[in-house]
Amino acid sequence: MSIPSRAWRVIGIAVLVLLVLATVAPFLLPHHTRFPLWPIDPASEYATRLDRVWMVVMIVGIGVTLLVGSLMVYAVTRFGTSDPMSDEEPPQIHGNSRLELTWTLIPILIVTVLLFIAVSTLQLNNAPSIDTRNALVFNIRGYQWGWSYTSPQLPGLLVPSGDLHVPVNRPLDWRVTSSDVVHDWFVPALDGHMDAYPGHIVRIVLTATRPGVYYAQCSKFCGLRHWLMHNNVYVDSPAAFARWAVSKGANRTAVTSLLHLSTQQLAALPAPGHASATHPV
Ligand SMILES: [Cu+2]
Repeated sequence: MSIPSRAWRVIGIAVLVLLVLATVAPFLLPHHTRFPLWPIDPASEYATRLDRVWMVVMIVGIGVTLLVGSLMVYAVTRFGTSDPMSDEEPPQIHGNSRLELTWTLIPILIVTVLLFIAVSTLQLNNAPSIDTRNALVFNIRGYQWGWSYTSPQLPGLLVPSGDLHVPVNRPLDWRVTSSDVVHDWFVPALDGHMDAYPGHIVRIVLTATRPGVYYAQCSKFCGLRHWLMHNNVYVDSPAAFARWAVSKGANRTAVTSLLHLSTQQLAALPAPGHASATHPV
């Protein structure tokens, strides 16, 4: 039983519509609260630059997909035959230099522009204009299966696993390493992928500019319980960050002088040894 050409046409159009919907749908859905690894909801300048590249690549990709898909559907519906036994061929064309040059040069041009955008973004992100003298340093260590956090500027602070808190609008100097195998520290809203190698320190300097809770996920398959290596990064007000740091053992004097807290804010800090159960933002 042969399927009539009209049915093929309907199937072709339906497939095209589904492809377009599948491409557009993610843009209509809510951001990272429902899709924690949603890549285009930046909360730092670093991530904003990366997301711009992502958007450009997506838009170019969607354009190329639509163009090629439409031409395919057009060719099938315009030149196809409903007779499966037909030997008839469309006109065969050879040696059209202008056409061949066009379909060679346009992709080269597109890829060159994308390369330029990607490389210049990498350079900007790797040579940030942030003043690192004022940065808050965190040592972030991956292990099978979790992340631990300490800070040389906050003596006593030790978070063996779980969530990390950082102050908003304060330069952060993250130094990422690993105790065992290769992991990857990845907070889509704040940074790019940062591989964590045993014996090496990978450094990233950024400033979180929007308070909130941001999902972090190890993005290197590091063993059977790799899926356990997810947590949150809380971007807090300085006072809320100070409360968290003190509740995790950080020296009160170091915290208050580092964050330039007022007397009232200092008084609101928990007593030594008090563990805060809340995550104020
Ligand atoms: Cu992992």
